[in-house]
Amino acid sequence: MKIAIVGTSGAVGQELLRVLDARNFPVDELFLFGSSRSAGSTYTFRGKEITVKELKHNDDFKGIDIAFVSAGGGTSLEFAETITRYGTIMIDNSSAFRMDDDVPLVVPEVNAEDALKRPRNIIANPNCTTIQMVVALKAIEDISHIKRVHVSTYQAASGAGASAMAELQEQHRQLVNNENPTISKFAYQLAYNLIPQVDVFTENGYTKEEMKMFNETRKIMHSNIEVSATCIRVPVLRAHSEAIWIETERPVSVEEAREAFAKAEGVVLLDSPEKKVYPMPLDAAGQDPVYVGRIRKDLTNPNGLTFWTAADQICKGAALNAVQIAEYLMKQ
Ligand code: 11C
Repeated sequence: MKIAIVGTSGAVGQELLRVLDARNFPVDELFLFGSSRSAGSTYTFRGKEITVKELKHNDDFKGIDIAFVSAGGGTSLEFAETITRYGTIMIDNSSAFRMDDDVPLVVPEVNAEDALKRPRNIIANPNCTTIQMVVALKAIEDISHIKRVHVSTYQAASGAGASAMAELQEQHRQLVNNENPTISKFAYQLAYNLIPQVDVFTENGYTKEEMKMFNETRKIMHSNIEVSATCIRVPVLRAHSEAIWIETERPVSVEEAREAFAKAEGVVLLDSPEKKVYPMPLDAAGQDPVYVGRIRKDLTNPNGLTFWTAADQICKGAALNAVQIAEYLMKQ
């Protein structure tokens, strides 16, 4: 397989290099692309040094089978035609094409087969908060249709990129040293704080991030499921967590839900509250699965169930999901 990564220097680009190697993805040749700023820098993959080429409107993608693109929506929109022109499959990590009817939006544990219908040769990777939620929801949807979801997210700095992670670490250092914290990636100081805003606000008072959870979940699950989300940025480095309330068509017991989560693809059940065993973002960081715990009945609704998830935002929330899509395509 000839593989390309567009946006190599970013947090997701770096994780793609790690995941491709860790999963023994069959890479015959790897091509790295980036902006004019990162062109010329080098990265080592399986012992071989590779130089980043500047992404340009030329024939560089001819012969490349799959391109993982993670350089922002603007770049994806501008270069999709150039990347896919000669049959390269573009697995796009941005939000640029997610809701387009002719672009599948794929989480392999939920709707892998959608990746086979891709008239534009573009497959979209969902938003990280949506990915971790739908992996968990699928387990329950398989036993009773989920009508609605309320979710509150606890999103790590990594969602805003490597520089945002560095800013959070720097803020902690500055505060310990009685210095004024540098605030650039977020609207406010994130260290020792929570910010109830991820992305910009839309007309209905929800943020874009919250509306992504509504729209992307319906598309991936092929469902009329309704999702009301509140997305919060928290001073955690790289794993997102979510408190999820669901209403199912019929009552689902805690035992039934535990059994469903325990055997669900991509899920690891961590639910022994009496032993203080539950998912936490610190433990999820750097790991592949979506961890699920704190499962209990919703006290306000006999058809309601509530639980808690955590998953690595850069890994399953981005790079790993993209590589799993590519693995599925290869199997086909
Ligand atoms: C965050 N979820 O945590 C965002 C980052 O649509 O791919 C990913 C945005 C996206 O800030």
